[in-house]
Amino acid sequence: MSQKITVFLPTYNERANLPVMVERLMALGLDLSILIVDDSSPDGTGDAAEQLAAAHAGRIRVIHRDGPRGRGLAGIVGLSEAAKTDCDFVVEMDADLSHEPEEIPRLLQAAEQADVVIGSRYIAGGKAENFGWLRTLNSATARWLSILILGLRFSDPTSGYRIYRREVLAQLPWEGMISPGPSIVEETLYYVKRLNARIVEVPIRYVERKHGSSKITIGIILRWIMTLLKIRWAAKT
Ligand SMILES: Nc1nc2c(ncn2[C@@H]2O[C@H](COP(=O)(O)OP(=O)(O)OP(=O)(O)O)[C@@H](O)[C@H]2O)c(=O)[nH]1
Ligand SMILES: [Mg+2]
Repeated sequence: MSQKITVFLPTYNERANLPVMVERLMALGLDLSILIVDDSSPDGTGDAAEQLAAAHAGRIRVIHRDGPRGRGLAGIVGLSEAAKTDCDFVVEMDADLSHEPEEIPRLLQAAEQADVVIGSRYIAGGKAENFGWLRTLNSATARWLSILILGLRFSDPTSGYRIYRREVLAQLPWEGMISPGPSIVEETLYYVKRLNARIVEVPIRYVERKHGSSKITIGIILRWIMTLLKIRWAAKT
């Protein structure tokens, strides 16, 4: 039986990447819709998204956010809205082509026996291509802090390439989620784990972005650590 899929893409300044991303997703030939959440990108990604939505009538929805931008703010809106769509599974992935759409069928296969599938760079068969020593150190530290603070004992708890069973996503406490930035990835995993959801990891190849630039700053990293502590604190009280 063919599965219905909603792909959630957060975008900020991904004008060069988004059309390629959408084309590659549509070429998979799956029963797939796309939800784009753009934070009023100055490079016009929002307009590009609207053009794509017009070209693929009924299959692409765009949400434009105003006010403060954030991967987490966009993630809360995107995932909670995706959980309301008519689908079996929600795919979450970056729009910068680091997560390859062609891996979705293999991840979906794993999702048949699970509630959440994490695309992992760090299990056998996985790869983080062209990671320099600094990027490797950052990623390893982020993983270690996620395990230490939130108990997320996975090979790649910070991976933003995932598949969620829609019913599981719909049960998460979106109103109470507090991550403004990238810690939404760990916060979501923290709450699905508390639901005793079946979580599996499947190897993926992570490709460094070729167009556009990273949105990660030192401020975002420091706030990321503070937010992990707050998530843990909020769960205790
Ligand atoms: N809507 C929205 N999307 C964002 C924001 N920040 C990042 N994103 C998107 O989230 C995804 C991941 O962000 P990246 O900047 O690629 O973060 P990263 O993958 O950890 O780092 P690099 O690959 O090195 O750039 C991409 O699709 C971004 O466009 C934001 O503030 N708002
Ligand atoms: Mg990226």
